[in-house]
Amino acid sequence: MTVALIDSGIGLLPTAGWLRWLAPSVDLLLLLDPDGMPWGSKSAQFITERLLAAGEIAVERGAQALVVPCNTATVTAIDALRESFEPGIPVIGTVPAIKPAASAGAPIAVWATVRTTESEYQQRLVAEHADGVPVFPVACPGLAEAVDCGDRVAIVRAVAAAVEQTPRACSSVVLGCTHYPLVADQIMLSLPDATTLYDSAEAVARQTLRRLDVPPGPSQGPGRVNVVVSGRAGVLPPAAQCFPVGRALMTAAA
Ligand code: DGN
Repeated sequence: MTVALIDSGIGLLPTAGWLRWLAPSVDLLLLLDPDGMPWGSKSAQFITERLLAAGEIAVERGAQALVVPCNTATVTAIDALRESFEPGIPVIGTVPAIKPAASAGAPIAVWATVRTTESEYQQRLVAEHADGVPVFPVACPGLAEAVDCGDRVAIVRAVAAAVEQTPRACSSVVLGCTHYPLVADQIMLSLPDATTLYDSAEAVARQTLRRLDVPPGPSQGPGRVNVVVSGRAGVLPPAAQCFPVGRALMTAAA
């Protein structure tokens, strides 16, 4: 059984980690798009093309489910991916964890990319799941990219900017971009002590296993982890030629 995870970069790792923890024997295929990074500031058409191209490669490689551990891509293009691959291949998206955060009853800040913050999808989530709890969207331009590059100075700067826009009454902070949990320590250090962080990685991993009828729990493992990355850095190839280097890298990747 192979599950593919598609993101612009290392934001897919927390969800991959949960899948590994819950179902160690499942093979994981990680598709990253450094050429297209950052998706958070790209057009809907661009993100849709990258996602569809990655989906095709994943299915060619035997993936039985397509997981999009990226809020930006989900709120922008999950319908296109579903139209192309479901019902044969289940498609599982990721959206900001507004519903679980709302159950705590405290005002919520939702940190996310500019595209997610401005999306109608997020507005719908708030309308349907905030349950009257005040929600403050906080766009964090540059934070996902800084995490992807491991640029510590830029991470500290982007986190500080987000903290400044976060009302002090918000003791719940939703990490609505999958890159942010990777710097949760830095984020916690910058927010008041009583803050609780919420992200979607565990819920997405569990939903994936439900769709595949794989019960979480100990099993024989470990499964394989293969990685596909997009090609020539700095060049944006047409969608049909996406991930050219990735195809070659498949055999070499861990
Ligand atoms: N990790 C993506 C998300 O959850 O929105 C954003 C990645 C990006 O390209 N900015």
